[in-house]
Amino acid sequence: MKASVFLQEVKNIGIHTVTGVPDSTLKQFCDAVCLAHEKDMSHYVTANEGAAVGLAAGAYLATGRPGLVYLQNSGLGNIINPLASIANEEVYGIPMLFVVGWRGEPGTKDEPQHIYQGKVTCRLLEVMGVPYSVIDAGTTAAQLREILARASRMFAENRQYAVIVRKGTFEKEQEFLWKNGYQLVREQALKIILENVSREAFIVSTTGKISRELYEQSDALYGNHDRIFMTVGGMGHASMIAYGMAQADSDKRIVCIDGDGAAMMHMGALAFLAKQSPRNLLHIVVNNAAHESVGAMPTGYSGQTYYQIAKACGYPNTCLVQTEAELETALLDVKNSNGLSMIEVMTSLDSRADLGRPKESAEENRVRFMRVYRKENPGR
Ligand SMILES: Cc1ncc(C[n+]2csc(CCOP(=O)(O)OP(=O)(O)O)c2C)c(N)n1
Repeated sequence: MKASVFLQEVKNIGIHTVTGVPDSTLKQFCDAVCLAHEKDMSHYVTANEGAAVGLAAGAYLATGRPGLVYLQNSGLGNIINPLASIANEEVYGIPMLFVVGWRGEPGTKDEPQHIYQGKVTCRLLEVMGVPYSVIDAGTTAAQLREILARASRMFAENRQYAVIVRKGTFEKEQEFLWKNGYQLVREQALKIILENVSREAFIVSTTGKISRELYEQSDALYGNHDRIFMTVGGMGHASMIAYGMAQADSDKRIVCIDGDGAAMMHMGALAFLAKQSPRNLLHIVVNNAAHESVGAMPTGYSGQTYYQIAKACGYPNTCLVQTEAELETALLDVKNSNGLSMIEVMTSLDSRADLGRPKESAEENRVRFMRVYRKENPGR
């Protein structure tokens, strides 16, 4: 199916506002939507999927037209509250269409973080009172029209409808291509970080390719990746996991390696961390102004200002770097300073096509990580 055709059909049922957080299953859809934005659709990438529900609700209040919210199924958790407490027909009754990328569909092979979420995706929608249809590459234009007609009937009852999108549904069309203007390659920046943070430190890394690149770079440098907890799911929560560790032992150096999209997804963590001000926590935000791991769609915000936001929140040490040399200096500076620190690293959109994935399960990663930590901290 062509994503541009899907979008046209969606427009035909009166939807003109499209908002969400990107997903690799929806890559072609996201490209089509970015291209359409320049023409006749309003499109917004929000900080998280719940915020997209808010935006779609507001657009409905103003126009009487339902909005479309797109998300990876892991974003269902983020929409549950606004869906149950705002949009549901027992509350304000605000219609909207969800387009949900189905990772971890039972019977398919996928990454560990998607397995359980994939299993409960349909059940979650059922519990939330959202009827749905599943589409795939074999769905015809006539079937799609029928599905959207069903969605329209739900909208007339002030209800929502979901279209669950299987892997491989949308075919390749025109790509939305852009460059962010930065030179430093993320994987190289991660290598420099690994080489320059204390070998004693424990690392909590974020969802997506940052963790995958750290995994490979750590294996290449040290022969293992046991000091890295890769937050493969739960996008946006790495910094709070890092804080949970940092507060348990203030003598232990903890480094959080975040992405800009992930940091923005739950940006309240910055304010919280600043108030706690753990002196043993280094927070690195690798900023490429994009959700690069899932197709490089620009985030809803772009600017070199995570370090300034952190500073305004109260992080004592913050800086911005754009080159390898600046990054090395910044890492040396934080080694010699005491107190919560943020380094914001601007990177390009490059990544390797042959980048691998962790070979062990998420649980194995957790067990090995804890084993190393316990060995070095036997009293804990
Ligand atoms: C709640 C949730 N929504 C969406 C996703 C899909 N997803 C995985 S990685 C990623 C992009 C992360 O972007 P960023 O933190 O900026 O890192 P980058 O990939 O650019 O290095 C997204 C959107 C997800 N895993 N979880």
